[in-house]
Amino acid sequence: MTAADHVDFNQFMEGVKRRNPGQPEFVQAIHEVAQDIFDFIQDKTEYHEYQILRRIAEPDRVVSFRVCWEDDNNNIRVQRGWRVQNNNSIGPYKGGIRFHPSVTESVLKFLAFEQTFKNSLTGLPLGGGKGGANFNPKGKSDHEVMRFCQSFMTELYRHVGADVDVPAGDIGVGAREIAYMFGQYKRITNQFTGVLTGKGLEYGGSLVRTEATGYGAVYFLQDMLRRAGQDIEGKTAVISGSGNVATHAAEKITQLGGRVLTLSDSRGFVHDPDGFTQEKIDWVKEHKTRRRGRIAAYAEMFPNATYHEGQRPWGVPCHMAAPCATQNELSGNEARVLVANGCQAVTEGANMPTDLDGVEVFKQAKILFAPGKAANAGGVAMSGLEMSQNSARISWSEDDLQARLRDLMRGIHDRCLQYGVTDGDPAGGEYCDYVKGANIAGFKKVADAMLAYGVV
Ligand code: NDP
Ligand code: 2IT
Repeated sequence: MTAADHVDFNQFMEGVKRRNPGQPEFVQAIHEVAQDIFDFIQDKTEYHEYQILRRIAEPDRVVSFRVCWEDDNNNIRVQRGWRVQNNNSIGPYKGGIRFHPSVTESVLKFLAFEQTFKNSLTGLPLGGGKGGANFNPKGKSDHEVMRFCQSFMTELYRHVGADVDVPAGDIGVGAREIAYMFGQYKRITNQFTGVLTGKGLEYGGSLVRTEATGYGAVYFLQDMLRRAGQDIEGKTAVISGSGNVATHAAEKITQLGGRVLTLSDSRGFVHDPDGFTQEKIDWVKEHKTRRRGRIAAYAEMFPNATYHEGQRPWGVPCHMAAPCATQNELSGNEARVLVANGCQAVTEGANMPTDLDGVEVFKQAKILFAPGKAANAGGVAMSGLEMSQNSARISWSEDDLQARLRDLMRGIHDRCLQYGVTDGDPAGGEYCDYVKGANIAGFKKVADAMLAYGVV
């Protein structure tokens, strides 16, 4: 059989849609990757014969389970939890846990699929997985969240392990939730192992993990701009979200001399024409994370700022944009507005925040565009280093870890260049399609491991 005898991209996508009815996010994530992979493997018969892409696009397993818990008024509540173990060809399954009412099997399958490519791109031995529940932590007391996390782990513990599957945080899951889940795992198994990352420093956590995703996304932005002979200093940035990734991206841009104009949450965005100073970012962190407040309060606290209810920030003119909230939060039309307003570079702190139309707009405009699987990989890379420290029972210093994060992001940028610059020397001034570079570089390592294993 020759490569020409195999299904083409359109037939492949028809099959994906047929096998995954009602799962639009999962289909979208595969669509974004598959075109680049089909081009790459066009003359590589082995990848076709061994059905490598077809196999990566079929999770190793999806575990779905009931999570019962009791609220503060003694009502019995029932949620659905999942762990999607997508692929462990190059290391144990690894990826976050999301608690949000919008969580579905489709969302977690898309995230686990993306994670497989992202983790490969880090250069570390990490497979891809993702989990979560349709639980809404907003408005819940600490004790309600604790009871939910304990119940969630009471089922999850049998599917995870330091060498099996190592979850971490994501939307709605931060230090508090990781602590409750780690405590329950330890209680059930009587083992103190690195089964979760993002832990507190007192019980096996790593310095720099909290900041790593946001900082890493800005380092990637810096590397793209540098390659184009530019810098972050003096440039304005529009950021969405006001959680872990958004606030740390804002912090790093500010440290590097950029001016951040917006942050947002699911209800609206705040525009501060003076820019977010470190003091203001600290206020947002305290307000959103510890007091679990709304971003709208920022405009009452800092009177030069304005609040825009029900709107996203992409209409504010800027040099750089960083979507750091959630999937499909930047549409094709919004991408067109950004480009028309002179935006030169986009770094995706969130997973798949730009929809397929938006990605196409950025590619056509040939602006610098870093897809999430490359740009936000600093978080999981630092999780990988937390796993190494746990295995060796040591803790590295902050300076050491900050330097390692910087190097890891540079390595990911280089891997994207390797496959993203189509003509000529990657070190030259040519346009880099970072989406293509990330897709192919991420795919190749996993695919070659799968080829080595044969049919498993
Ligand atoms: P947080 O829970 O800390 O913050 C999420 C932010 O996004 C909040 O401001 C939230 O607003 C907003 N948001 C959530 N859902 C929606 C929605 N449906 N519409 C609009 N806004 C929304 O999460 P993180 O900062 O950790 O995660 C943000 C993104 O980054 C996600 O895509 C995640 O997958 C990705 N990511 C996270 C990593 C990590 O290490 N934490 C690593 C790599 C990627 P509100 O307060 O109103 O809910
Ligand atoms: O999307 C992601 O990469 C994360 N939520 C972090 C995963 C991890 O295991 O640190």
